[in-house]
Amino acid sequence: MSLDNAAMTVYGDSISGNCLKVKFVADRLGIPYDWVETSVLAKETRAPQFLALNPAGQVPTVAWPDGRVLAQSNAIMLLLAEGSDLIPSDPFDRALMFQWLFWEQYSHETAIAVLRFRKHYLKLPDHEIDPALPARCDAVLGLMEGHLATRQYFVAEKLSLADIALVAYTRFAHQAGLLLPTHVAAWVRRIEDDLQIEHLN
Ligand SMILES: N[C@@H](CCC(=O)N[C@@H](CS)C(=O)NCC(=O)O)C(=O)O
Repeated sequence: MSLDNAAMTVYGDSISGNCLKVKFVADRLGIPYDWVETSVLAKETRAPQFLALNPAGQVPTVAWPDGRVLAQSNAIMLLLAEGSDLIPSDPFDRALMFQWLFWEQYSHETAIAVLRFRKHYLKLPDHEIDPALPARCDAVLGLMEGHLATRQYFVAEKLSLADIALVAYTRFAHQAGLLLPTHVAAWVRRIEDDLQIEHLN
Protein backbone atom coordinates (compact mmCIF):
# COMPACT_ATOMS: atom_id res chain seq x y z
CA MET A 1 0.00 0.00 0.00
CA SER A 2 1.41 3.39 -0.92
CA LEU A 3 0.89 6.03 1.71
CA ASP A 4 1.98 8.75 -0.70
CA ASN A 5 -1.00 8.82 -2.99
CA ALA A 6 -3.75 7.69 -0.65
CA ALA A 7 -4.72 10.52 1.69
CA MET A 8 -5.72 9.10 5.03
CA THR A 9 -8.38 10.27 7.39
CA VAL A 10 -7.36 10.52 11.02
CA TYR A 11 -10.23 10.33 13.50
CA GLY A 12 -8.74 12.01 16.52
CA ASP A 13 -9.48 14.06 19.58
CA SER A 14 -7.11 17.04 19.89
CA ILE A 15 -6.97 16.72 23.68
CA SER A 16 -5.66 13.15 23.41
CA GLY A 17 -1.93 12.47 23.53
CA ASN A 18 -2.50 9.18 21.74
CA CYS A 19 -4.12 11.04 18.84
CA LEU A 20 -1.49 13.77 18.82
CA LYS A 21 1.21 11.10 18.35
CA VAL A 22 -0.28 10.39 14.91
CA LYS A 23 -0.39 14.08 14.05
CA PHE A 24 3.20 14.63 15.21
CA VAL A 25 4.54 11.78 13.05
CA ALA A 26 2.47 12.68 9.98
CA ASP A 27 3.47 16.35 10.23
CA ARG A 28 7.13 15.52 10.80
CA LEU A 29 7.21 13.22 7.76
CA GLY A 30 5.02 15.40 5.55
CA ILE A 31 2.33 12.75 5.19
CA PRO A 32 -0.98 14.33 4.14
CA TYR A 33 -4.15 13.60 6.10
CA ASP A 34 -7.62 14.85 6.82
CA TRP A 35 -8.28 15.25 10.55
CA VAL A 36 -11.81 14.49 11.71
CA GLU A 37 -12.21 15.84 15.24
CA THR A 38 -13.89 13.09 17.27
CA SER A 39 -14.65 14.01 20.86
CA VAL A 40 -14.29 11.40 23.56
CA LEU A 41 -16.02 13.62 26.13
CA ALA A 42 -18.99 14.13 23.80
CA LYS A 43 -19.09 10.33 23.36
CA GLU A 44 -18.57 10.60 19.59
CA THR A 45 -16.38 7.50 19.85
CA ARG A 46 -19.49 5.60 20.95
CA ALA A 47 -21.65 6.69 18.00
CA PRO A 48 -22.79 3.81 15.76
CA GLN A 49 -21.01 5.25 12.68
CA PHE A 50 -17.75 5.39 14.60
CA LEU A 51 -18.18 1.91 16.11
CA ALA A 52 -18.72 0.60 12.59
CA LEU A 53 -15.25 1.91 11.76
CA ASN A 54 -13.56 0.82 15.01
CA PRO A 55 -15.61 -1.50 17.24
CA ALA A 56 -13.23 -0.72 20.11
CA GLY A 57 -14.70 2.80 20.10
CA GLN A 58 -11.33 4.50 20.47
CA VAL A 59 -9.34 7.23 18.83
CA PRO A 60 -6.95 7.51 17.13
CA THR A 61 -8.37 5.52 14.26
CA VAL A 62 -7.08 5.98 10.74
CA ALA A 63 -8.98 5.07 7.56
CA TRP A 64 -7.77 4.94 3.98
CA PRO A 65 -9.90 5.34 0.83
CA ASP A 66 -9.47 1.63 -0.03
CA GLY A 67 -11.31 0.70 3.17
CA ARG A 68 -8.36 -0.17 5.37
CA VAL A 69 -8.66 0.94 8.97
CA LEU A 70 -5.99 0.95 11.66
CA ALA A 71 -6.23 1.73 15.37
CA GLN A 72 -3.76 1.88 18.29
CA SER A 73 -1.56 4.96 18.28
CA ASN A 74 1.76 3.14 18.32
CA ALA A 75 0.74 0.78 15.50
CA ILE A 76 -0.29 3.79 13.42
CA MET A 77 2.97 5.62 14.14
CA LEU A 78 4.96 2.53 13.16
CA LEU A 79 3.14 2.27 9.83
CA LEU A 80 3.56 5.96 9.01
CA ALA A 81 7.22 6.01 10.01
CA GLU A 82 8.19 2.83 8.14
CA GLY A 83 11.52 3.43 6.37
CA SER A 84 12.02 6.85 7.97
CA ASP A 85 14.71 8.03 10.39
CA LEU A 86 12.17 7.91 13.23
CA ILE A 87 12.79 4.14 13.39
CA PRO A 88 16.40 3.12 14.12
CA SER A 89 17.92 0.91 11.43
CA ASP A 90 20.08 -1.01 13.89
CA PRO A 91 18.07 -4.05 15.09
CA PHE A 92 19.05 -3.65 18.74
CA ASP A 93 18.28 0.07 18.77
CA ARG A 94 14.97 -0.73 17.06
CA ALA A 95 14.22 -3.28 19.78
CA LEU A 96 15.02 -0.64 22.41
CA MET A 97 12.54 1.68 20.70
CA PHE A 98 9.92 -1.09 20.92
CA GLN A 99 10.83 -1.61 24.57
CA TRP A 100 9.92 2.01 25.29
CA LEU A 101 6.79 1.88 23.11
CA PHE A 102 5.47 -1.12 25.04
CA TRP A 103 6.43 0.48 28.36
CA GLU A 104 4.67 3.66 27.32
CA GLN A 105 1.41 1.82 26.70
CA TYR A 106 1.57 -0.48 29.71
CA SER A 107 3.09 1.72 32.41
CA HIS A 108 3.27 5.37 31.35
CA GLU A 109 0.02 6.11 29.52
CA THR A 110 -2.01 4.12 32.04
CA ALA A 111 -0.66 6.33 34.82
CA ILE A 112 -0.11 9.87 33.52
CA ALA A 113 -2.88 9.99 30.91
CA VAL A 114 -5.39 8.47 33.31
CA LEU A 115 -4.52 10.83 36.20
CA ARG A 116 -4.63 13.81 33.84
CA PHE A 117 -8.05 12.78 32.50
CA ARG A 118 -9.49 12.31 35.98
CA LYS A 119 -8.13 15.57 37.37
CA HIS A 120 -8.19 17.92 34.41
CA TYR A 121 -11.23 16.76 32.44
CA LEU A 122 -13.43 14.89 34.93
CA LYS A 123 -12.38 17.38 37.67
CA LEU A 124 -12.43 14.67 40.31
CA PRO A 125 -11.35 15.85 43.78
CA ASP A 126 -8.18 14.23 45.16
CA HIS A 127 -10.07 12.05 47.65
CA GLU A 128 -11.87 10.35 44.75
CA ILE A 129 -8.58 9.45 43.07
CA ASP A 130 -6.86 6.20 43.96
CA PRO A 131 -3.68 7.27 45.85
CA ALA A 132 -1.78 4.54 44.00
CA LEU A 133 -2.21 6.49 40.75
CA PRO A 134 -0.11 9.61 41.59
CA ALA A 135 2.46 7.28 43.15
CA ARG A 136 2.66 5.33 39.89
CA CYS A 137 3.09 8.61 37.97
CA ASP A 138 5.99 9.61 40.23
CA ALA A 139 7.61 6.22 39.67
CA VAL A 140 7.21 6.55 35.89
CA LEU A 141 8.71 10.06 35.86
CA GLY A 142 11.52 8.90 38.15
CA LEU A 143 12.41 6.10 35.77
CA MET A 144 12.44 8.52 32.83
CA GLU A 145 14.59 10.98 34.81
CA GLY A 146 17.16 8.28 35.51
CA HIS A 147 17.31 7.32 31.83
CA LEU A 148 17.56 10.90 30.61
CA ALA A 149 20.21 11.95 33.15
CA THR A 150 22.88 10.79 30.71
CA ARG A 151 20.98 11.07 27.40
CA GLN A 152 19.32 13.61 25.13
CA TYR A 153 16.92 11.09 23.53
CA PHE A 154 15.45 7.77 24.63
CA VAL A 155 17.22 5.61 22.03
CA ALA A 156 20.49 5.90 20.12
CA GLU A 157 20.85 9.62 20.84
CA LYS A 158 18.46 10.67 18.13
CA LEU A 159 14.77 11.38 17.80
CA SER A 160 12.69 8.21 17.40
CA LEU A 161 9.13 7.04 17.88
CA ALA A 162 10.06 6.29 21.50
CA ASP A 163 10.44 10.02 22.19
CA ILE A 164 7.26 10.89 20.32
CA ALA A 165 5.19 8.27 22.14
CA LEU A 166 6.54 9.28 25.53
CA VAL A 167 6.34 13.03 25.06
CA ALA A 168 2.67 12.88 24.05
CA TYR A 169 1.36 12.67 27.62
CA THR A 170 4.50 13.75 29.52
CA ARG A 171 4.04 17.28 28.18
CA PHE A 172 0.55 17.32 29.73
CA ALA A 173 1.83 16.15 33.15
CA HIS A 174 1.14 19.56 34.74
CA GLN A 175 -2.56 18.98 33.99
CA ALA A 176 -2.29 15.90 36.21
CA GLY A 177 -0.81 18.06 38.98
CA LEU A 178 2.65 16.56 38.41
CA LEU A 179 5.95 18.40 38.43
CA LEU A 180 8.45 17.24 35.81
CA PRO A 181 11.93 16.37 37.06
CA THR A 182 14.80 18.43 35.60
CA HIS A 183 16.05 16.13 32.84
CA VAL A 184 12.55 15.11 31.80
CA ALA A 185 11.51 18.78 31.56
CA ALA A 186 14.53 19.58 29.37
CA TRP A 187 13.86 16.54 27.17
CA VAL A 188 10.20 17.58 26.71
CA ARG A 189 11.31 21.00 25.45
CA ARG A 190 13.88 19.37 23.17
CA ILE A 191 11.32 17.07 21.59
CA GLU A 192 8.78 19.92 21.27
CA ASP A 193 11.48 21.91 19.45
CA ASP A 194 12.33 18.96 17.20
CA LEU A 195 8.67 18.49 16.33
CA GLN A 196 8.11 22.25 16.05
CA ILE A 197 5.21 22.15 18.45
CA GLU A 198 4.19 24.50 21.22
CA HIS A 199 5.92 24.50 24.61
CA LEU A 200 3.22 23.85 27.20
CA ASN A 201 5.39 24.53 30.24
N1 LIG B 1 -3.97 2.02 23.38
C1 LIG B 1 -4.80 2.89 22.60
C2 LIG B 1 -5.63 3.73 23.55
C3 LIG B 1 -6.69 4.50 22.81
C4 LIG B 1 -7.56 5.25 23.77
O1 LIG B 1 -7.69 4.90 24.97
N2 LIG B 1 -8.20 6.27 23.25
C5 LIG B 1 -9.05 7.07 24.07
C6 LIG B 1 -8.68 8.53 23.88
S1 LIG B 1 -7.02 8.80 24.40
C7 LIG B 1 -10.48 6.86 23.63
O2 LIG B 1 -10.74 6.83 22.46
N3 LIG B 1 -11.40 6.71 24.57
C8 LIG B 1 -12.77 6.61 24.26
C9 LIG B 1 -13.43 5.45 24.86
O3 LIG B 1 -12.71 4.54 25.31
O4 LIG B 1 -14.64 5.46 24.87
C10 LIG B 1 -3.94 3.77 21.68
O5 LIG B 1 -2.75 3.93 21.97
O6 LIG B 1 -4.43 4.24 20.65
